[in-house]
Amino acid sequence: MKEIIPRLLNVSIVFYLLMMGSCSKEDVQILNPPPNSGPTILEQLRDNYNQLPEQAISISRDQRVYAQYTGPTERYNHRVMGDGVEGGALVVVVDSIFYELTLTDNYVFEDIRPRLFDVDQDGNLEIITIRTEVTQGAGIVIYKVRNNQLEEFAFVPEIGQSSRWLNIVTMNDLDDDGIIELVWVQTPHIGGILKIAKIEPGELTVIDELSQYSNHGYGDRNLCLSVLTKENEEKVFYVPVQNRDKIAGFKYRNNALEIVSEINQTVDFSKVLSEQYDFSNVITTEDNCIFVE
Ligand SMILES: [Ca+2]
Ligand SMILES: [Ca+2]
Repeated sequence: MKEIIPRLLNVSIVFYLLMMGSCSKEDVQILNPPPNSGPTILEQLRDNYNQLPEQAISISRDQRVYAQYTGPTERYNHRVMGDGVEGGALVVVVDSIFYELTLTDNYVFEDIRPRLFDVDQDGNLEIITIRTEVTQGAGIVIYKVRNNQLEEFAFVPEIGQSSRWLNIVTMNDLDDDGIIELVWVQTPHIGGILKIAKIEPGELTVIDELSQYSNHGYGDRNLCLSVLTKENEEKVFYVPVQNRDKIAGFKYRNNALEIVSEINQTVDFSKVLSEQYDFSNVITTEDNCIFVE
């Protein structure tokens, strides 16, 4: 009987018998851990990198893509999100492969965490960041994993003046022409200008803009003051007006922004906009509502 037992059991169980001298059903399960044991991607991002104070990590719905800012730095003293600590580097993980990019000293990521969206509709998520040049203010840079590294795919040039910031509103094919649009508010604290561009490789060209809108309160860590919905088969996005007493709804069609509704409601800029009004048919994409208490 002693010679038969090892042939009936797998190697792990034999090892366990040698180590422990006994075997039960529950004990055998301990000996067969899941194949992906060891540090998870999240644990590696938290433990092996110097995180920003917010410790915010973006994760795709299918959990194939992760992104976070690292390399906290105080070399740009703007404090648009409360503290003077911004990102000096970016880490992206795709299918367990880590990609790292460190900015030169004249840049910071003036942001909380990168956004994930398939902006060129090739089936792979791109990484959308707010990147600031210390003398030129904020711009938007979209990175793509290509040739085994993070490459710049498209960008919105910096505003042109230090201590000038912008915040992203939405990314989607707003006019259903097959090309993804990018919408943002430039200088949301001082007469915010709502801008829209089609996302194509290289420098993005502003197609239309409207002023006196805002999607950020100075010093807040709430970047989620916009909502995208689908109404009667058309995309409508909502942004508060500059003085915060209304929410404006916009469509984008025929290469122009069009105000389609105004909701008379005061907006609390410390709270996510979708929780402040009963919007219908909200479109949620990857986890791009960026809010930290
Ligand atoms: Ca893509
Ligand atoms: Ca489009």
